Amino acid sequence: MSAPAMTLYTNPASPFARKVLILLRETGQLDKVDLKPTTLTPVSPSAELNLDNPAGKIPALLLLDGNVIHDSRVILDYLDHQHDGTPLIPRDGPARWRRLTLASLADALLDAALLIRYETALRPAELHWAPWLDNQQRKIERTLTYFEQDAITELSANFDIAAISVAAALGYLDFRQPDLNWRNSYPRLANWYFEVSKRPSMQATQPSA
Ligand SMILES: N[C@@H](CCC(=O)N[C@@H](CS)C(=O)NCC(=O)O)C(=O)O
Repeated sequence: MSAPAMTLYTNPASPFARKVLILLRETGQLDKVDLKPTTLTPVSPSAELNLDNPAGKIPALLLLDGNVIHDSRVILDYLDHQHDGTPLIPRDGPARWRRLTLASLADALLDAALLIRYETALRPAELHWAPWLDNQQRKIERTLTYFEQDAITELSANFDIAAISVAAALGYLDFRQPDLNWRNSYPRLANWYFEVSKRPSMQATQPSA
C-alpha cells in the first residue's frame, strides 16, 4: 500500500504551479503529492478550491493534517524543508534574501503576464485598456532587462528557487506570448534558458492548455 500523499491543486498551464512541480522533481519528492487538476479563471472560479484557498488561486497544497499552504513561494519553502538534499532556498544570510528577491521579481513578471492574459483572453475586446496592457508589458521588459544585465551570473550559479522561478516565467512567456521574440533582446538570458530547459524537471513540466 502506498503512503498517503499531499494534494496539490494544479493545472498544466499554470506557471506558479509549475514552479512547485519543478521543485518536487528536483528534490525527488514527486511521489509525495497527488495532483488535483483544477481549471479556473478569475471569472470562473473553482468552488472546491475556494474552500481550501479563500484567494481562489492555484497552486495550493493540502497537507496530510488538513492544513493548506499557499501561495507558490510558501509552498516551495515548505517543500524545501521536507527533503534531506541541498536546500533550494538558502536557509539564512544574505543569500536567502537575494535568491528570494530574484524569485519575487520573476513572480512579478508572471503576475504582469497573467494579467495581460486575463485581459486579452477573458475581457471583451471593446473593453481592453491599452495603456494598462502596455504598462504591464513594460514591467515584463524591465524585469527581463534586469535579469539580462544584472543577474545572469547569479542565475547561472545554481538551479534553486531563483532560477526555477525565472525559468518558469520565461516558459510562460513562450507559452502565452510566442511572438514576443524575447531571445533577440536578451541573448544571455536566452542562452541560460536554453541550457536549463534541458533539465528533466523542465522537460516534464512544459506548459500546456
Ligand atoms: N501569488 C500567487 C499567484 C497564483 C496565481 O495567480 N495563479 C493563477 C493561475 S496561474 C490563478 O489561480 N488564477 C485564478 C484567479 O486569479 O482567480 C502564487 O504565487 O501562487
